[in-house]
Amino acid sequence: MSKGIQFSYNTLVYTGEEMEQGIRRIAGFGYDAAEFVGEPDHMNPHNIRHLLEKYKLEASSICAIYTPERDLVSSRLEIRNQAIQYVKQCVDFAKTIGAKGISVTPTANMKIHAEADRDTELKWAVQGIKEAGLYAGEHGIRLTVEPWNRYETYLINRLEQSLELVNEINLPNVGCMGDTYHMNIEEIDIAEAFRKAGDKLYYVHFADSNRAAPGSGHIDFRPIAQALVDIGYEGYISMELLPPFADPFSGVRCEEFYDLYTKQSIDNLRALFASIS
Ligand code: LER
Ligand code: MN
Repeated sequence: MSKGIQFSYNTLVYTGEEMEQGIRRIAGFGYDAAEFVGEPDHMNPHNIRHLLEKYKLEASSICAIYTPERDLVSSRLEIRNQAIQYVKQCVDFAKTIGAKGISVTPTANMKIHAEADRDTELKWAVQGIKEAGLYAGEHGIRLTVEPWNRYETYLINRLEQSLELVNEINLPNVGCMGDTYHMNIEEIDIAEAFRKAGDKLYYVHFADSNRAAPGSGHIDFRPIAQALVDIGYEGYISMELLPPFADPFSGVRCEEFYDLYTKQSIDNLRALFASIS
C-alpha cells in the first residue's frame, strides 16, 4: 500500500554536529525520513543505517554534490567519466543506508558558462545519466533530475527541461525533481510546473523564497500542495533549507536551521496538507 506524501529533512545544513544529533532531531519532530549529502568517502553509511534503525527513520534520498570534478557535461571525457563513477558510488551509498533516490544535475554547481554547444552538452547529459541510471536501476535506486536556478547552472533551469531530458533518457527509474527555491526564480507558475511533470515527478525539495522554512518567505505553498495532491504525488517532500549567503554551501553554522526551522517546517506543512482534500 502506498504511504502517500512523506516528509523529509536534508541534513546538509546541519554542519558541525554528530550525525546522531541530526537524525534524533528529525525523528523527534515527526518527520518520516532524512536526506543525506552525497560524500560517500567522508561518511559512514553503516553508522547512518544503524542510527536510522535506532530512531525509526527512513532515508529519502542522497543529495549529490556536483563539483567541477563531478561534471557530467564537462568538455573533458575523464571528468565526465569521473562524474558517472561518482553517481554510481552514490548508488552504493544509497543502497547501504536504504535511500530510494539520488539527485542528479548535469553541470557542476555554480557553473554558469557552457563548454560546448547546448546539443552536445545535452547529449553528454543523456549518456551520463543513462549509464548511471542503468546501474542505479539494477540496485532499485532512482535518479531524480533537479533543475537549478540560473545563478547555479545554465543547462537545466526549469522542470519542463528536466522532463525533456528524462523522456530522452527513457528509463523507468529516472524521473524529475523540483525544488521550490529554484522554481520560485525560474518558473512562471510553480504549481502548474509540478502538474505538467505528472507521474514523472519522483522527488521534491521544499524551501521558501529565502531558502528558509516554508512559511517564512513569500512563496504561496497552498496551490503547490494542492497540485501535488491532485497529480497523486506519492513521494517525499524534503526540506532543503540553506543559509542566506551567496555561497550557501560554505558550511557556516546558522543556529535557526537546526531546531527552529526543522520544527517550523514540519508543523507548517502537516497543517497545510491536512487542510487540503
Ligand atoms: C542546489 O542548489 C540544490 O538545490 C541541491 O539540491 C543540491 O546541492
Ligand atoms: Mn535542491
